[in-house]
Amino acid sequence: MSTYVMADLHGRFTELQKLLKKINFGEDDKLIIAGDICDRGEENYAMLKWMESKPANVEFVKGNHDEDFISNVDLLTIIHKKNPNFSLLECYDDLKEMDAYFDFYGTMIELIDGYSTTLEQLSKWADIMQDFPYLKELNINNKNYLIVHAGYMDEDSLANSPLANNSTPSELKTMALSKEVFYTTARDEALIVGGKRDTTIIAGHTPTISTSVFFNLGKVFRGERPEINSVIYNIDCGAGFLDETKSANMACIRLEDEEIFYLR
Ligand SMILES: [Mn+2]
Repeated sequence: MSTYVMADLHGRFTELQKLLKKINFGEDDKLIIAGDICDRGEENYAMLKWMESKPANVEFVKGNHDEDFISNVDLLTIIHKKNPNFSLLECYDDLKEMDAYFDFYGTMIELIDGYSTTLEQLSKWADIMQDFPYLKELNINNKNYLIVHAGYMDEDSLANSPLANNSTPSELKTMALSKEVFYTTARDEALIVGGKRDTTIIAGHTPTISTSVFFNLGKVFRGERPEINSVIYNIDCGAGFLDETKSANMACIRLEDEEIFYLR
């Protein structure tokens, strides 16, 4: 029995299935997906149907794109309540006119226009995502692991961190004050000031193909904060960009031996 972690699938359903086949993912194994199952890729419908089917041995952790999905559905629900005679497409058009960030990646329109998805179905998916935890902690072979979408920082450290002081830009300050925001959106700070004592963090969110402290040419990044005996793996190798960037990849880590597997 093995425990695998993946992150940032971003609507790449076919590639997810390929990678699961490659690792011989079986009934006795467990897979944890560390957030962001939708957006960017083109198979969001298949991904969401798969999530809804509650696949055996698969657990999910909440990412910022999962939260975006929930808030997009919330907005659609509000507009639909106000205008019960509107079709879902008309509600969508209304929102899109009001807010440039509504459905920024085109996932909602793909689902509504391409798959005739109903508001009831969208709400069902959003409800399932709402119940995703922000963190998952495991102990494997006497080693502590923490699975989170973007990064982890203890609440005490958050309050006392350089992020919370007065010279910090307001965006980072908000992040420092809300642990959920840190868990889902931290970038370089996940490595620089994040971590957990005596724990290995498995996270994603910042693709290792983009300019950041995690840059590693599309390979999994491993970093350390020796002062707290914490390790962080960033396993987001840019699956969202598979068709535009050669170095982009989809990765999977097996916790029992920390071996890493790639789609390509
Ligand atoms: Mn993300």
